[in-house]
Amino acid sequence: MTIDTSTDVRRHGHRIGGAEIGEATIERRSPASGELLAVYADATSHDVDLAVRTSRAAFDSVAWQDTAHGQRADLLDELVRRLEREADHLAAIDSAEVGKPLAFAAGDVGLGIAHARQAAAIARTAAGESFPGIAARYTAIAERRAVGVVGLIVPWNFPGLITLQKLPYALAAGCAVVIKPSEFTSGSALEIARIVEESGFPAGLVNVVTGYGHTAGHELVAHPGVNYVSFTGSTRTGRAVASTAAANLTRVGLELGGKTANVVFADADLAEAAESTVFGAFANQGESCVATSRLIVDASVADELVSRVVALTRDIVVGLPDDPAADIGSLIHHAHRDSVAAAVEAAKAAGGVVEVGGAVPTAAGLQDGAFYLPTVVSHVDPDSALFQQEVFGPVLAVTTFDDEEDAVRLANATSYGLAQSLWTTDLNRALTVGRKLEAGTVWVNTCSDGSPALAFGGVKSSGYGRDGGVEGYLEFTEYRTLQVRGERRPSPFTKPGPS
Ligand code: TXE
Repeated sequence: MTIDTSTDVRRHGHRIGGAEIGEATIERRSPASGELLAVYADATSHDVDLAVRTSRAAFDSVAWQDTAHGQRADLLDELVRRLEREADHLAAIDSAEVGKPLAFAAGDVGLGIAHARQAAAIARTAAGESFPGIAARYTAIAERRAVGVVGLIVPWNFPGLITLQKLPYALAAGCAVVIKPSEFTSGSALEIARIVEESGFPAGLVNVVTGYGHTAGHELVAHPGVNYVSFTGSTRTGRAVASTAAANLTRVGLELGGKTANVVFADADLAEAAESTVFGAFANQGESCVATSRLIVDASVADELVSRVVALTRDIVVGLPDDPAADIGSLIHHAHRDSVAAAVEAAKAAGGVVEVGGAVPTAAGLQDGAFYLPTVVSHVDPDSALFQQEVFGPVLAVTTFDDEEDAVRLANATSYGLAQSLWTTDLNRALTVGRKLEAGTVWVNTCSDGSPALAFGGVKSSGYGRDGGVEGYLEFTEYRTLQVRGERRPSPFTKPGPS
């Protein structure tokens, strides 16, 4: 392979023990223009082993084991300050590598920093339980201990955000970390690890190995020195991760794909529902696990809602990541763009009607990128692939329902269960239908929403375990009890008689 040697291309080894090691050989080119952006190292099993052993040594060190919760919170506060200072830099890296608009990447990084702030608050207030009255002189303390060395496997759609949706909570819990970012978007994780060190966390507590999933990622999950793996990615890879981890009985958290429905009832505010549907479906080019990729609408208002959605979709500006007018950017690579286009063709063949989009944009300047127009397909058969499978691109599938029962059945009719959304002005319906929708997150009159305080994750094929909030912090801990008996416990084995 020939590597471009121009000077503004970033080159990075793995970050292990506070230093960069390894030769950079994996090129990352802009998916929007083809320009070479960065070259990253390709981890071998030796590199992964070194990273895990470095994390283990940092975890076991007396200095880290003796860190009080308040100290960890102070370190996280300093991390927040330094991330804020470098937020533009992190956003620029993610925007270029993912192909998404810069302003959108800045929003992602901002949300990631809010997670770090949330983790600091959790570290500062972490408490256990006590059971003083188990017996007259028998007391127990239940506490949460750091699970140990954790592997964080991060995908390419929100690289900085998903790193920060996991890492600060792991540090709050007292874990040591090895991060394996996506081979397409490794830059922000390497920078975040450097900023963690500069914030005062010990060098070697957070290490990053870059490289491919089936090699570096697999080695990390299979390593017996890893106590917990937090994975975000596809359902298919999530299954492989769970199966590899099972050999060592390593605990895993899996945040996998989704096929979120926006269920719109006739009494909903249709203007708001249309706006939210379009944002939810097409933000981040539709490359989002919570993208509202299905619109399930009451047949009596379907024409009106679809015409509003189509009009708003026509206004979306597809552009280069550094174009301030762009609403959405390029898909992650050309092969992925081709799979999105193929999904639309298959939907047409299955009877779907393309209302808008359904093609590669022809605008000047976009010819070298993996762009695809935001696309609305109506009359989608609920049994078809477009309704059932994650496309992970800017494609919205529209289906109608006749009554409430039908709406719930359709919304729950896929294997996924990450998020669902419903639109109604009837509070009773919001509660009853909301409770019937199968998902880790159910939105009413909103979508693609949330807060770092609210743990996020799925059910069914969308995985298990949670990121963020107190539940996300608890993922990185293990429950244990310390039981103290203050008087002799007579043993049933002891025979009566002289002692
Ligand atoms: O994901 P993978 P890919 C979905 C989306 C997308 C599809 C494919 O539908 O089109 O997945 O994307 C690492 N052991 N999502 O192929 O393979 C890999 O290097 C350990 C949904 O990029 O899941 C990367 O760091 N690790 C999703 C991470 O796993 C392995 C976000 C994710 O890659 C591995 C992204 C292995 N055997 C894609 N194989 C979401 N839930 O948001 C790969 N990896």
